[in-house]
Amino acid sequence: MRVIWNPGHAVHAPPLEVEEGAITPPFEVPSRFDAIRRSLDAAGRFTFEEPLPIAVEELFALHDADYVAYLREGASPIPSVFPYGPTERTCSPRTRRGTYCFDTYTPITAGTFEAALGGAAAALNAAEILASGTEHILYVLTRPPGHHAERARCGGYSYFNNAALAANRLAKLGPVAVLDLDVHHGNGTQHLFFDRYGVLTVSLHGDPMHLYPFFSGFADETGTGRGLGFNLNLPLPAASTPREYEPALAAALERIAKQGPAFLVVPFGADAHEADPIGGMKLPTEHFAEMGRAVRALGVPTLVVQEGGYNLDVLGPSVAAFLSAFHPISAH
Ligand code: SP5
Ligand code: ZN
Repeated sequence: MRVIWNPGHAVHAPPLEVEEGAITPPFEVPSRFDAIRRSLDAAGRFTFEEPLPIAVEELFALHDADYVAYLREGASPIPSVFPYGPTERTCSPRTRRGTYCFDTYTPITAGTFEAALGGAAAALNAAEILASGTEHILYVLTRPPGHHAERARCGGYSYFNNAALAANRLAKLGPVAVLDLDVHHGNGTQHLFFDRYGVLTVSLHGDPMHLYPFFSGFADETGTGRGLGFNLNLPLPAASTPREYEPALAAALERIAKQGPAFLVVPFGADAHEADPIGGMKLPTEHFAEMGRAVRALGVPTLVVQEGGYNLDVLGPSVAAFLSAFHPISAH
């Protein structure tokens, strides 16, 4: 399997996050990338390629130019003020930062723009390869993640929505489905495609009553305008096991099959693993192989994009288990 990776990811190394007013060590760290790389190397049958760089303007397909320019300016602390409302004015630098962010987990460091741009490049390069029809499955190995990023707001460790950029590119060729398997709701992807007819967004995630991002991911969010009926949220209770995940994934795949997509994009996180420090779910490593087999059975050309997963011991094996299910059966 061809893996398109983000070679410059490590220049984004957040020093901290802020959780309910407390400074805590970051979960989203460069060693996550190395852990995945090591497991794929050990599993075999993966080849690694760097993406060609993209022009910044390619981000403007889904992200506002002023937001992109703000990230490019460089280091900026966790905001204290989050402007909103009918008269919000963001002329002060103190309010500007909060305009472009929706939580306190997502610092902008000196290297954030470059690392996030490299991830977008990896996703768009992979989409281009999938569009060319030579591959049935591709994997984008990158960090920081992307599925929480909205048009003009970072959050949830995400800055540019890599998977959404890929889906948007592929949507030029036909209907696209996004199947988000990270344990957290892909609020950014939902937000970007909520009114779109040609892109079906489906997400399995922890019930937002109890799990981040809390404000989005409920079952009654089904799309708007021409996109009505093209967003499906399948929230799962805390501590869900394969018993709960399996029927939810089956329902997700049934909805996708009904759409009949030309391409599938899978924002994939291993943070539903039983050993993940923040997901709260109960999936063993082997279940990620089960998920991979179920997704593969759709038979749709698929682009897997790395999102979360924060236990450094199980992240790599879980990714390898999921992806290895897509390998062609080889004769032994
Ligand atoms: C891409 C992705 O997985 N983003 C997730 C962002 C979650 N941020 C919230 C982290 C909250 C950590 N709370 C720790 C509580 C430990 N019991
Ligand atoms: Zn997550």
